[in-house]
Amino acid sequence: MKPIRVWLTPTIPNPWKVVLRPPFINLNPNASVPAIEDPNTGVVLWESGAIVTYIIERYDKDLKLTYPDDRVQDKHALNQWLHFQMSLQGPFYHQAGWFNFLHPEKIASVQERFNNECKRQLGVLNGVLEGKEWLVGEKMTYADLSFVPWNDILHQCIPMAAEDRFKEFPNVQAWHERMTSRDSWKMIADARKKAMEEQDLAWTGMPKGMPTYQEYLDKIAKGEDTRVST
Ligand SMILES: N[C@@H](CCC(=O)N[C@@H](CS)C(=O)NCC(=O)O)C(=O)O
Repeated sequence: MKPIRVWLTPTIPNPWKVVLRPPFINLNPNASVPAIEDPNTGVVLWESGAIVTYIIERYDKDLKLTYPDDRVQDKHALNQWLHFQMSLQGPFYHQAGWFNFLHPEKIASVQERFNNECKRQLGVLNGVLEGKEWLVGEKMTYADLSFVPWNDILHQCIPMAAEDRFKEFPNVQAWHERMTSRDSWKMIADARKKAMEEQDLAWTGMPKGMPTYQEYLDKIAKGEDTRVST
């Protein structure tokens, strides 16, 4: 079996669940990452949730991270949580990060709106995880794993110390650590760190030393080298 090719930018969370220039937009007209190209089937896909669903359906033949069709409730509950992650966690954490850290103006009411919504979602997860190890059924599934990359950088979306990020949500913290202590996550975290170091990127996704997002965009628009000499 040939390896699936994934396009990504290393600092950004969504690609780690599974470059805005041609030929990339030939693959993804929305010019976002992740996108995959599977040489085994010729399938090209973007939108991380659709990619996760494809990989599970096509490659998780032993149902290690999902449930069989006859567990109708559980199988659809997994899809429900993936939709929750895709439509709420991803977009709200993303916008919280943007308005707290990258947006040129600080607009308190907007920051508050996104921060509160992220916390509300964490409260929902914390409640559902009370007395349970996993979101659905008796084992870890793709639904649980889909929440890890954004939760891992919650402190880069809402300003706070990394170690305090789940202070109000102990069930979420235990669930998150149950997953991030696994070798598979450690491997991903190492690959991400290495890719960021190689490309000299700061945690914001911009080259280290880039003062503002606008200056970064201006340099890209002018076709200038975006690396900042230190
Ligand atoms: N709903 C999409 C969101 C994709 C998305 O917005 N990706 C952002 C990063 S998280 C992106 O590609 N930004 C442009 C860039 O990183 O160059 C998904 O989950 O795949």
